Amino acid sequence: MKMNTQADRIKVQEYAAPYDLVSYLNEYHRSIAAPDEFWVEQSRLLDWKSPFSKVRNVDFGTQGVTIRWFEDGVLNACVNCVDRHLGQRGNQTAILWESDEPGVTEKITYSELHASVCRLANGLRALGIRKGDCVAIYLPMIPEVAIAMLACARIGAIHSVVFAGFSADALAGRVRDCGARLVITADASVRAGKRIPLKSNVDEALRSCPLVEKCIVVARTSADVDWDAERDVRYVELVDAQSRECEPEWMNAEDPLFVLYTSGSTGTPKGVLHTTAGYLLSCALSHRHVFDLREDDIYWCSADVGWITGHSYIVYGPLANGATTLMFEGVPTYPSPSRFWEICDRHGVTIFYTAPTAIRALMREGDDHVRSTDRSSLRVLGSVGEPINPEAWRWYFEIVGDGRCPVVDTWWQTETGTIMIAPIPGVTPLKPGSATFPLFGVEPVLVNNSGDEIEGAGEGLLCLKQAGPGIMRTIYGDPKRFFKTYFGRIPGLYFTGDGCRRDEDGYYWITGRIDDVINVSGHRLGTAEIESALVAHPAVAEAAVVGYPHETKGQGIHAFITVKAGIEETEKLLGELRLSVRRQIGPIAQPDVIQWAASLPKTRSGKIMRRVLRKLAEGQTNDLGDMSTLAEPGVVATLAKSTQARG
Ligand code: 6R9
Repeated sequence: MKMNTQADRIKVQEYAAPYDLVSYLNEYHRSIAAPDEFWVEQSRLLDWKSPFSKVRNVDFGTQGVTIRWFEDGVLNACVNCVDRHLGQRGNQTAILWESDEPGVTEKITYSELHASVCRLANGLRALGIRKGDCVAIYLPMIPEVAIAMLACARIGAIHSVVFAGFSADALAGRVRDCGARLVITADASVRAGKRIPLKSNVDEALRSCPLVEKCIVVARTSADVDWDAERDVRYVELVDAQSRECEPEWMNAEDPLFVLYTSGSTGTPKGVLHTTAGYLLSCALSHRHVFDLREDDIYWCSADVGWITGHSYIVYGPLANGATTLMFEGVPTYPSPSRFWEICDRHGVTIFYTAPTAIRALMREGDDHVRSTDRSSLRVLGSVGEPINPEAWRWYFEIVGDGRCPVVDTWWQTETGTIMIAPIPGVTPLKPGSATFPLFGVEPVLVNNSGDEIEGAGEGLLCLKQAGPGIMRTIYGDPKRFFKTYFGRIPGLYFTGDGCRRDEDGYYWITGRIDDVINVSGHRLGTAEIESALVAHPAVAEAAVVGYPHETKGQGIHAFITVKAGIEETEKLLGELRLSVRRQIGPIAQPDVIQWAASLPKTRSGKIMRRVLRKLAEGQTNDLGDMSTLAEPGVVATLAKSTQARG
């Protein structure tokens, strides 16, 4: 292994870097100091129907926020992801699909993608969908999910993809919030050899969604499903009747592209709104640099399209760049923990992007499952979703990448739309566990609790002074909440919700959420959402949920439950509570631990002291910190005792 470790920094010597660090930093500083000039140049990465005259109209103000980019430009995101590649890449694979069943694959060329997208876009128009209408997409990891997103983009409809692992209730809430008029789903999804019904969830959800007129159903399996002849439309029948050409809707740069729901520290999930040009440009630029994209790359991001990572780095980024993007339907451990690496070998994957939770889970299965595969096609490895611990980083680098492939740890959020802090392969010397330096146009700032900026090395709240054109524009239907959540806390800065350390070399180390958001296997969940699902059970008086360190998931979910007077704390009730969360949110939100609490520790003003519960959940029963504001000190002692008893 040729590797030069300068102090704690790793540089893969044999990697042919696209440019050197000094040029990168010069270009970065220019992007911060002269953003208009920089972004005008970058805007050539996209094809415009008519050019913009204004580059940037951005003000992270103390009274209100303006974020508008390229605001008089006109373009279409689907044309940029599909049509413009037809000349040179018509016969190149755009989407390389591997099903749950090993080796069952499908290759969709750019020409075929164009025809499929146009057909569905025409179908949507035939069903009455027009520019500005919202379409909910509740599909598994099959090519139709990308086709559906692009078809919406083509006709100017706003898509709202809902992760297929969410329950009927969670789907209904999202469909109602965005006012979707149409839902696209499948009969079922297939994961680890099992068929999981989807259409029945939609049927249940739509009972409380009066605005939905039509439901398009893809037949993934030959499962029998209930059918509402008035409302339901078979995907194949709809698209077969349509032409392979479809005139795109020309969109203003700031017209909405999609809404994607994500959890916050309070209340219901927020509909994060992204617009057309800035988002797409930022996807294309970041995808190109962070993965050092080259001609003939086979690029694979293992995320689900239901999350922002799937939107930006399975669909929009790679397709805008004319790349081949691999989409995988299954799970990392089926039929064996070698599956990821077998897929890499079968398709000659060159760039692989996954989450620390998957890395840790596979690491636990032992090195043999990796070593038995070749992986020599791999060139770049990426990580996203949560902090990657140095041990997992090293395993990924040394065992999976055989010490040849730079690991790019990418920090960003649903709200930022695209990668904000990450190394460039072969360019940025790596430190295991650090996302290293900001990308073009991104100016991070650390502030202390009083809102003062921290210069040089130090630790604080991670904020952004500049975020480039890909950042969210608002919370759908709730601009006040948007301002309050992201700009109301530290005047003049976008507040990320993450804690972060900057070391003496200027490297950024994300320490995790400092709010009531927990990150379970890379899935973002608000503790408030889980609590409300628990208290919905008639036996529950009160519930408090906190995260605790979990070996593979990153964080696990620990729920403290106070039952109503006269209710018994039984195993049966535990089962019902778990089910209640599965029903209302989905299996990912089911608590790992449920602990009965005679009462919860609260301040005199009635606020639950989560800081104390977090320590208890970690198994710490003494040194619980300052308790001077605790209303009833006895409560904590009782809980600590039951924590000890659990072992
Ligand atoms: C892209 C995505 C965002 C939150 C974010 C942070 C955590 C994501 C990370 C990371 C440390 C990384 N996060 N990437 N923490 N290092 N490389 O995951 O979006 O689902 O909105 O989650 O995830 O806490 O604030 P999203």
